[in-house]
Amino acid sequence: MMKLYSGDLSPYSARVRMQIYAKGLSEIAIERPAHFGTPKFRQDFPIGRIPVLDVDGDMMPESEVIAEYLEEIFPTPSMLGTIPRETAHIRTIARVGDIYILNNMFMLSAQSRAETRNQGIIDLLGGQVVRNIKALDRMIGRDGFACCGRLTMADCALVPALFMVENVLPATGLEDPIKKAGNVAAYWTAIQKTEHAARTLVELHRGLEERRELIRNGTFAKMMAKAAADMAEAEKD
Ligand SMILES: N[C@@H](CCC(=O)N[C@@H](CS)C(=O)NCC(=O)O)C(=O)O
Repeated sequence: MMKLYSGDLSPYSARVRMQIYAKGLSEIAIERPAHFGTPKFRQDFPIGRIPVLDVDGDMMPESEVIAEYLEEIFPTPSMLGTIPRETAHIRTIARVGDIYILNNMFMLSAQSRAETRNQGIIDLLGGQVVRNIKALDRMIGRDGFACCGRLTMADCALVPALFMVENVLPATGLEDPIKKAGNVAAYWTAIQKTEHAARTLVELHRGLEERRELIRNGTFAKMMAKAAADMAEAEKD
């Protein structure tokens, strides 16, 4: 049986979960990994990040790689194009979601905790997010889907990325750029009402609420300090 190691608030994991839901792959179990964030996890998985797809003990990291693998193993229903040019366009939009928006948002997310803010980091990464939402505004479909008039891998990449922009960017002091990008805003309103995006967003919001509670009650800072100390100890020699 295949397993996806995942976490509610992990946007990269959410990308793969949304694809699994859309393809109806009930045979893939979705679990939170034991030891996540510990030296043991990094020992077992060199990149040390989720998602990881466990295929009978063969561990595969990286959301985009997993997404492409699942398309090859389970080709129907297809979330790629009907012709190569369509597939190339779907992958382009997915890369805008992953590389140009989500990677910057993910690096920026630690800046949402006011006491550790670094304005230079916010200006650099936040500036990239704003620029890339404007680029997306010129590329995105006008019919409620990222492209091709149906749910594709591009939507799976964009939904978690736009969730992060809407819910995390304002906490760094920057305005949500989706509001000023009419086509992205219309897409965002529409896609949230679709079944698989809605399910994925419930999980992301649940994860965000849990994280906010851990931050409020001081547990998150303690967890981060312990993880950093354990990691430094493990990497001593
Ligand atoms: N490029 C990776 C990024 C994965 C990633 O950064 N995952 C985060 C959770 S959303 C993580 O595991 N972070 C742990 C860490 O940074 O140590 C992918 O697409 O899967």
